[in-house]
Amino acid sequence: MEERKGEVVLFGTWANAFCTRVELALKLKGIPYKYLVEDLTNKSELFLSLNPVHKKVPVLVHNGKSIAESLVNLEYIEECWDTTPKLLPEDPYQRAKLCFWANYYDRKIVPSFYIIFGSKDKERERAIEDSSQLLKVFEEGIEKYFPGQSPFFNRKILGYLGVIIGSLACNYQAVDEAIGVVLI
Ligand SMILES: N[C@@H](CCC(=O)N[C@@H](CS)C(=O)NCC(=O)O)C(=O)O
Repeated sequence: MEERKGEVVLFGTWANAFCTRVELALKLKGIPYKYLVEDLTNKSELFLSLNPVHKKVPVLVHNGKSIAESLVNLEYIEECWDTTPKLLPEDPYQRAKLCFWANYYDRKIVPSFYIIFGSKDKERERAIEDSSQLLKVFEEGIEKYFPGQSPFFNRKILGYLGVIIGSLACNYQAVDEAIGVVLI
């Protein structure tokens, strides 16, 4: 596919899990790319023109065309570079289940972490309890919907859900230490 060729640029920022996921996917597939660090305290005109809606990193630019939102970036990478390793399985139902849990993670679990970090005392205790409940639903869902298999890998290689969750949850020990509770 001609589209596969050409320049790939990733606008990102240091130590950001949303950007790391996209980098991981590009690296897994062996796609060469240029990484441009965006100063989020003083966003460039170019960057704002590439993601005028959310104004957030990551933004993937392929042959001059910009794609915002990390999950959309991963889907684009998977479709455009349908080379191995594949991030997603072939089966549409398996793919849908993985996308469902990726969405649950981003929409429910990630925001619950931010509430913990931004609160203290009783409010923090409540936030930790809420987050634990969301994690429990996730864990039970994974066991129920992917019996006897790890949804984090596609065959033996890190897959879509592994890339998404691994890039954020890899620092769970530091987070546990910072909040003084074993959350994960
Ligand atoms: N839903 C977005 C979230 C990305 C995100 O939160 N990016 C932050 C990184 S710190 C950002 O660019 N924040 C800048 C801002 O909100 O002004 C995605 O998945 O790409």
